[in-house]
Amino acid sequence: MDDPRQSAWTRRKFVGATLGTGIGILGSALLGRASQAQGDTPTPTPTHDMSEMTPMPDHAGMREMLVGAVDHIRNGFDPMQMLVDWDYGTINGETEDGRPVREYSISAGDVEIEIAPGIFFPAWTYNARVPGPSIRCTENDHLRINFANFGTHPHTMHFHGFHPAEMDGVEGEYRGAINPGESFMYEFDADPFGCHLYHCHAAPLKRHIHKGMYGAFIVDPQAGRPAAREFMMIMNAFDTNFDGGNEVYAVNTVGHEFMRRPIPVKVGELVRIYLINIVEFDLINSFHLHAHFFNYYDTGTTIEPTLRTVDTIMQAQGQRGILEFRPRYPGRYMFHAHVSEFAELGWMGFFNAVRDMDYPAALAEVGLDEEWDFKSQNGPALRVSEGNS
Ligand SMILES: [Cu+2]
Repeated sequence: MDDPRQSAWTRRKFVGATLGTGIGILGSALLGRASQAQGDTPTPTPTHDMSEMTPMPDHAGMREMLVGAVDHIRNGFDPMQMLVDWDYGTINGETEDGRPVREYSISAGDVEIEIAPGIFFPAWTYNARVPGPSIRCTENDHLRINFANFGTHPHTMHFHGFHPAEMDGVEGEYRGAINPGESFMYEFDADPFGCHLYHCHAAPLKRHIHKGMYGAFIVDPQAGRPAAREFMMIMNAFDTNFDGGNEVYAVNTVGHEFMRRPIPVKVGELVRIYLINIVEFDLINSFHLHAHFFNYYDTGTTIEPTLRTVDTIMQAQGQRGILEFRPRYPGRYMFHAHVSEFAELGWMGFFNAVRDMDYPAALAEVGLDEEWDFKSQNGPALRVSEGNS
């Protein structure tokens, strides 16, 4: 076991070099400079050595956040798009008793990703992204997950949910690890409905998980849920110097992305978040929303909330749930881990609640369009058209 003091010191050194200290005065002044920060900051030389991190420029009001912007195009994924890009697979016939057969293609690989401006991480991925695709379906659908390993290490896909032991995706059991160059089809029924996840279950487990091998597995109830604007958020973190502690925390991988680009929502509408905690090495993560209270559905396996009118929930690794709230007043509202260290190291963002007439501008401000708006409001409806394509 690492000496916790040394681990804390290492992480503090990283904070000092890149983020400054304290989140208390983050606010409108900082956001006003967000667009400026995106354009004019040179990208530091990629490095995994924290001691070589480029110190942050001491611009007034910018001391508390990572400077610059991650290149989402080079990464091949955008945390903002990951909020809404559900993977319904393709429908390939039906079972003898008339249920749709949904097929998904997932491949493992080794990809270097940028997790904060200028900070690169040698990830192991599902479909070249972290988190992997947000697999979504309806309860009782019959699922076939065609998994191929193009990486350099053995991997598996272990789904949470009911399924036979042969489909559990654990190294050393039944089919076990899928070696580089091999493939395997996981096949089971989607059951129960809820906010689940999948992840690699090869050894050492903590390494395979923290390298990026996880994703959301959302099973909708047959009767559906009330219409809402829906987002998928995976709370994750990265041990960039492999000392058994994390240096960068985030929702959907990129630290402070939603500080730079507040998530547009409308005043009065129902907002639903599928929230999953996969953070390795830390015992507890949490989600706190400013100026609002939300209902919470633990594991998402119930139609009625399991907690009502709360503003903070906690999740251990692998726990997940569904949050629902309605923005009450226009404005920017923070959401973040109520673990200050995680927030300082990247796990902090904003919702931008606006009135209907202001929504197109709120989208444009963060580089989004009507398609994103549509996907965020029509997740469950997309399963038919996408699936039959
Ligand atoms: Cu793995």
